[in-house]
Amino acid sequence: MFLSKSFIPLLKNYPSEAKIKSHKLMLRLGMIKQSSAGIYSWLPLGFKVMKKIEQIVREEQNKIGAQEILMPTIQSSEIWKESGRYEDYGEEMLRIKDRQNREILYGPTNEELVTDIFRNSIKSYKSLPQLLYHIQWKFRDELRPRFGIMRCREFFMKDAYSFDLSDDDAEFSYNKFFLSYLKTFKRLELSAIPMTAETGPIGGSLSHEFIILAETGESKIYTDKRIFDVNHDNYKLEKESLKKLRLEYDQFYAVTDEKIDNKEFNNKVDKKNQLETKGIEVGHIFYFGDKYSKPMNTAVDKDGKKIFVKMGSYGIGVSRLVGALIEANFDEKNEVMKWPVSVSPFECAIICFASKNDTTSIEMGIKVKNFLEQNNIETVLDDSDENFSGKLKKFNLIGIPFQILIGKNPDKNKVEFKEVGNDSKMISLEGALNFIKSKKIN
Ligand code: P5A
Repeated sequence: MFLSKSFIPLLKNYPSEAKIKSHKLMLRLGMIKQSSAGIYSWLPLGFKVMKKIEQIVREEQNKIGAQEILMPTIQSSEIWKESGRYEDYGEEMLRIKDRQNREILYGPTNEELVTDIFRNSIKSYKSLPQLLYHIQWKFRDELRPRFGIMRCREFFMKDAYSFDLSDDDAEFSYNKFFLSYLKTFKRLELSAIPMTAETGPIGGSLSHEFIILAETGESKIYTDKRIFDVNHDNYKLEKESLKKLRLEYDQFYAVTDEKIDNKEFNNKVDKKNQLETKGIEVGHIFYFGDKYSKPMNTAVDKDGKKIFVKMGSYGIGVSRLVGALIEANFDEKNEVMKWPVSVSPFECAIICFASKNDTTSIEMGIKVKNFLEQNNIETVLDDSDENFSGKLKKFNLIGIPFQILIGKNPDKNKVEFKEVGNDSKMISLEGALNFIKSKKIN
C-alpha cells in the first residue's frame, strides 16, 4: 500500500471532543468517524485492526469446539416476550415497528434467538453439548454513550451460547470459555483478569468479567495482586483440569465496585497485596441454567424424560478491544503507539525521504516494499512530500511495530530497521524480514 493512495484521513491535532487516549488517537488517525451519537463508521485503519482481532477471537472459539453461525441484527419481539425480557430490558433496547405494525428490535444480545434456533433443531440429549457463537453488531441505547467506541450504542460483539444436559456439564462448558478467553487476550498481548461479577440483565448465578487494567477504565476494581501471577498455559480442555484452573483464579479476591465488600477485601487480602485501580471490561461470561430454556420450553429427551437444557452465554467486546489495545499500548506523553504484531493494521512501514529532484529513496523503498510483500509482510510505504521528521512522528502515532527508514543516500546492502520503541540498526533486508517473521508467530 502507498500512503498517498490510502484512505487514512489523518488529523494534525487531537479533536477536542475526545477525552481518553484511545478515542483521541482513533479520531486523529482516522480509524473511525462518528456518524451520530454513539454510532461510528469504521475506516480502513480501524477496520483492519478490528477484523484481525475478530479473527483471533474466532480461532480461539473454534479451538474449544464452538461452531460459528450468524444470526441477524433484527429480532422479533415474540421470543423476548416468551422469555419475559421484553419489558425487563427497558430503554436500552431499540424497539422498531415494521410496515405490518409488528414489533421488532435491534438485538442487544441473542440469548432468546439462539434458544429459539436450538429448540427447533436439537431434540436428543445425545447432541449435547452444543457451543454456538456468532460475531455480529449489537445495539444498546446507552444512556450516556462515551469514550468513542468504548461505550457506544452500536458495537461489534462475539457472543457464544452453551447448551448442556446437567449443571456439571454446563460448568465444563463455562470453564472451556474461561480458558479460551484467557488465551484470546494473551494472543492480543493483554493481561486480562477474570473477576467475579454481577449478572445484570443477562441473569444467572455465576459470572466473570474479564478486565484489563487501564487508568481510563470505567470499572473500579479491587483485587489481590497475586492473581497476575497465575499461569494458564498448562491446562487441558478436560473437566478436572479446567476445574483446577478456575480454582487457581477464584482463590484470589478480584471484584468490581458492583460487588466490593470492604470487610471481606481486608479479611481476605493483606495490605501489601491489595490493588485498587481501574479497568476496562473486555469480556463477560454467564451461567444461568434454565433461565431461558424453561420459559421458552427448550428441552431434550433423555430416557423418555424431558430435561430443560442448561445454558450459559459468553461475550467479548470485539470493537471495544480496539480501544482497549490503544489504552494499553499508547504512550501519550511521547506520542508513541505500538500495536501487537498480530493485529497491527500493517506489519512494516517503509518511510522514504522524498524529493522532486531525487527519487533514489522512493525507488529503493518500492524495491523493499515488493520484497516484503512477496514474503507476505503487509507494508505501507510513505511516498508523501512531508519532511522526514514529520513522517517519523506520524508513524510513531500510527503504531506499526516495524519501520524501515530510507534516507537520501540509501545503502545498497543494508536497511535502517527499527522496532518501534527501540533504536534503529543497519541490517540486511533478509535480516529485517526474518526478524519480522519471528515476531509474527502468535
Ligand atoms: C454475553 C454474550 C452479554 O451481552 N450476552 C451474550 C452476554 N454480556 S455483556 O457483558 O453485556 O456484553 C459483552 C461484552 O460486550 C462489550 N460491550 C460493549 N462494547 C462497546 N459498547 C458498549 N455499549 C458495550 N456493551 C457491552 C463488553 O466488552 C462486554 O464485556
